[in-house]
Amino acid sequence: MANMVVVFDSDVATSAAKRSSLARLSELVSKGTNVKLLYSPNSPYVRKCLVVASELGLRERIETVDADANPTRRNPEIAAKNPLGKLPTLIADDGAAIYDSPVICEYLNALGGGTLIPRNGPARWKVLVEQALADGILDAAVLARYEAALRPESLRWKEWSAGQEDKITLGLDELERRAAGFGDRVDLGTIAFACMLGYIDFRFAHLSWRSTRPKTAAWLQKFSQRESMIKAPAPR
Ligand SMILES: N[C@@H](CCC(=O)N[C@@H](CS)C(=O)NCC(=O)O)C(=O)O
Repeated sequence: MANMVVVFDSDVATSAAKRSSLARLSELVSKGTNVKLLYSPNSPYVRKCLVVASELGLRERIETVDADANPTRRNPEIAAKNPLGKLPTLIADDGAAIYDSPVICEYLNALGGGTLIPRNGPARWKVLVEQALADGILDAAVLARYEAALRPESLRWKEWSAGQEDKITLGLDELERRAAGFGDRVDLGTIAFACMLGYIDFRFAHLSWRSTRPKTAAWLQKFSQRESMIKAPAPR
């Protein structure tokens, strides 16, 4: 089979609609207008957005609004903006809603000068895959948490929970293989990993992930000292 070369320019690929809404948000931010972030201090996806905003110098422009998201009880305040009823959801002052967390991070990155996500080439895909890995571990963790905390005991499915926990374990093993190469990198990939680990410490301490993953542990210890991480503390 012949090799195929795909040339992709993210600027050309940006749709007119996205450009105009980006221009609108950019205008708001340059005017100093606040945007609202529907928020929970326990959400690791929210934390990722806040750390990204901080690193880009945009944190003061984001007003956080407490909202309680629940997979079975719709919160009408969130659902009015985001039919998925999930946090985080960002609301511009004209009412436009932006979700989910990867899209919010892309938005903030574009507004803040684009330093946290490489614009193109292998470095871009690497960072985006790292975010997907961190978010995927979180998706498994949040589902397992809902199963244990929300689902009535008689309906719980052990194998399903074990399957989610396996994704967490294998995902953390992959992170350990990558961590030695992180050096001083501060980008969407490393931010996503750090916020994910904060949630694993919060809800899955019993996994004792540090005991078999020394490189990740050493890297997180240093990364957690960043002002952006301290200003958006891990849930506890
Ligand atoms: N892919 C979404 C996941 C967001 C998510 O699952 N958030 C949780 C809170 S940590 C939520 O809103 N759960 C409510 C629900 O599942 O309906 C993102 O990256 O923003």
